[in-house]
Amino acid sequence: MRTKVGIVGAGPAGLMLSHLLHLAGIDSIIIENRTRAYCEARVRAGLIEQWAADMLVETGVGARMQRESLRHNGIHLAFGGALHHIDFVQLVGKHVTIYGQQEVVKDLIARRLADGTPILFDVEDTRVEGIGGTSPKIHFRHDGKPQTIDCDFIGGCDGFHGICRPSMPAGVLTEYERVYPFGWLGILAQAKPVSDELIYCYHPRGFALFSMRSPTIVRYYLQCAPDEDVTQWPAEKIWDELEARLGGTRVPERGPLLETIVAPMRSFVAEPMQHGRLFLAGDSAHIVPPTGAKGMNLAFADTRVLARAIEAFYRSGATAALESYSQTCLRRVWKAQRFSWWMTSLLHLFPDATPFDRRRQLAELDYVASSEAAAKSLAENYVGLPIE
Ligand code: RFL
Ligand code: PHB
Repeated sequence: MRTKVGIVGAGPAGLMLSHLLHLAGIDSIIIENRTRAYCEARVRAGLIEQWAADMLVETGVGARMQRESLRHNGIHLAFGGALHHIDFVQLVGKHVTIYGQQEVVKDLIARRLADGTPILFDVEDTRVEGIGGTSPKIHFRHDGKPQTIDCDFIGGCDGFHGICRPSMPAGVLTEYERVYPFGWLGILAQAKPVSDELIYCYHPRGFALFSMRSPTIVRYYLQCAPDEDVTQWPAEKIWDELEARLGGTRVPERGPLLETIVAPMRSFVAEPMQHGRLFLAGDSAHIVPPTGAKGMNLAFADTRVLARAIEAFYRSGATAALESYSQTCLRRVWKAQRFSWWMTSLLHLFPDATPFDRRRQLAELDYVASSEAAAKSLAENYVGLPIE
């Protein structure tokens, strides 16, 4: 097989990269080690920054999102027994969109296939070769047979546990990491959302987040141990704990649980995001704790920068944008890291927190809720910083 850009991974990063390249007249092939059904059912992110939702619409894959998504003009912070509204529209003139990541993935897969881009699902033993030269290769097995893609560039869009980042030669990468001493227990349930906007709760029992996917499906999270055993959490206990952490500000409607997960929390950045003809995008290069709702949005931002750089190369042979890809992305990535770390530090109960730390957290929450300058800073980051 021969293509211009070989893409490893059919998550938001790989699919969006292929989509943007196609619009620029550049062909690609995507390989994915899971089945299509698995990719389309994986419940993850739910919040899309305004520029990213605009990009989905402007590039022709946003029609269903426009019909089915929810527009949110702000969020609530719950602490000290009261709700405090942060109004993004009033503060920075922008909003965010609630639309499940797996819906974005379904829309992008349908569009890639309709455009004739090959997506090979269920591949095995993926390996990249020759990334230091001008004709790299991707080797893998598909339907039990060995296959090779010859390409000009490789998009390493295979997530945190993928093979692309570890394929960089020893000594190329510097990795920055922080692992948090807690995780999130997440549920998807059939119930009416407790609020028409998200509620981020600071509570002596730990953090809780009240999100949603539709007017009848909720997505709620509880701070838990990083290795929490979900079998210790029967439905009633989950609902009781969610209700407790709302601190009397609201009472959530209860309903059947559709899914329960435990997600660990980490901050991670690998620098640089490129080596030779291999370019990392999305979770393969960086992970944020979900408190800032930035992961999928960062993946989209990387692919926009990368698609433009590859387009410039094929149009005129220009390599400047390719060479500065990592630098361009990382400026924004580190700001999203800072914001995600800040939201996480502000809202969670840290096991080693002293009474001083707890009073300081409460003072900071009070500052955000009562100072327009502080609220504006949260809003500006939450709706998405400008790209490039
Ligand atoms: P993905 O989605 O992990 O996709 C990588 C794909 O690569 C495949 N793959 C391989 N394919 C071929 N060969 C190999 N050797 C391969 N190895 C792996 C994988 O099967 C997979 O299909 O990475 P991508 O595309 O970079 O997208 C990143 C996002 O998925 C991620 O950042 C977000 O889900 C993070 N996230 C959130 N992001 C937001 O923007 N807003 C949110 O509200 C939000 N909430 C969340 C989140 C992530 C969460 N969890 C579960 C980690 C909430 C949670 C609980
Ligand atoms: C979600 O709806 O899954 C979600 C929303 C906001 C976050 C994290 C997750 O900060």
